[in-house]
Amino acid sequence: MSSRPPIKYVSGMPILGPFAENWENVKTFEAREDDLVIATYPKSGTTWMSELVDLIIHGLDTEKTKRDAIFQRVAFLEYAVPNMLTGTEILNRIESERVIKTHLPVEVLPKHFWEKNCKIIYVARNGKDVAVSYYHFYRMAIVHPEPGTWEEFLNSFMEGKVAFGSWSAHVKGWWNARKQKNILYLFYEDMLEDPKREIQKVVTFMGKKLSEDELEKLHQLTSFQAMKNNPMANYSTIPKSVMDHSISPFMRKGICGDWKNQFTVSQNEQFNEYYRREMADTDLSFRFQD
Ligand code: PPS
Repeated sequence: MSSRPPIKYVSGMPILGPFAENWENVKTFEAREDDLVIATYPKSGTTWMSELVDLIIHGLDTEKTKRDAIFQRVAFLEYAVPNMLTGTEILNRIESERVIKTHLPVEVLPKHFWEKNCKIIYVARNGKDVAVSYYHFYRMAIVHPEPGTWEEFLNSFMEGKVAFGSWSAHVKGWWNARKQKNILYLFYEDMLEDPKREIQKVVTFMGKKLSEDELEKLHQLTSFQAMKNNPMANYSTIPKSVMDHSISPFMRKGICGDWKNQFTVSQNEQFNEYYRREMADTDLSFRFQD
């Protein structure tokens, strides 16, 4: 069996072991006023939003978005695995307008981002589909600890003992911050339901304008199928020592409601109970397709 790195704790948050090694550089990261941040709990639509934003910045020019893989074009702030540049190293080398991916909970985001009043797009996804997607990701992205059985993983997820901690605390924390800060809070389920409506919100938030034809083009370029077939968007170019797509593809299903194929009746009841408890103190709610 492969030996996988354990979870470590930084600033009270569970994080992937190798990521913890670069934590000091993340904490002190120097943000710039024109940085645009894409913040998410893992498996909530980060890559989808990253591709959208990079296309918008580059005027929908696919020659330009082919320049590199999505994880280089929109670098992951906390990223740190052996033999690859860290997220902070990549970001410090970029001179132009930067788009930055992060999975950090709102209270852990480096303070410079608030001081510079950077624009932040937050994408939230319902916890059941996130748990399923995260389980398959833990299996294939071998920088994670062994996920154990699905049952074990789901329990760890509901206890917040997975990388980046509690899903409910994450989505609520960013939800509560959204009114005071420069944050556009979107939902994965809304993006699936009416992609162009949600893309328009992103375009407006970025201070850009697109014609109806351009919106349509953007929608086509960022459809699940288009991104799944695009080597610069589907993570197929990342070393196998980081992600093994033969275990599970990164672009897996891209739907709402896949949890129904994974949860038992009893697991669903447990999750519903967890959800009721965790969401009792918020007006934030999710659509699960049930
Ligand atoms: S990560 O590793 O946290 O950055 O992953 P993230 O990109 O946030 O989430 C991966 C899930 O998003 C799905 N995905 C999409 N769905 C619909 N449309 C598009 N274009 C799209 N691109 C990625 C991807 O398939 C993962 O979800 P699951 O449920 O596993 O399929």
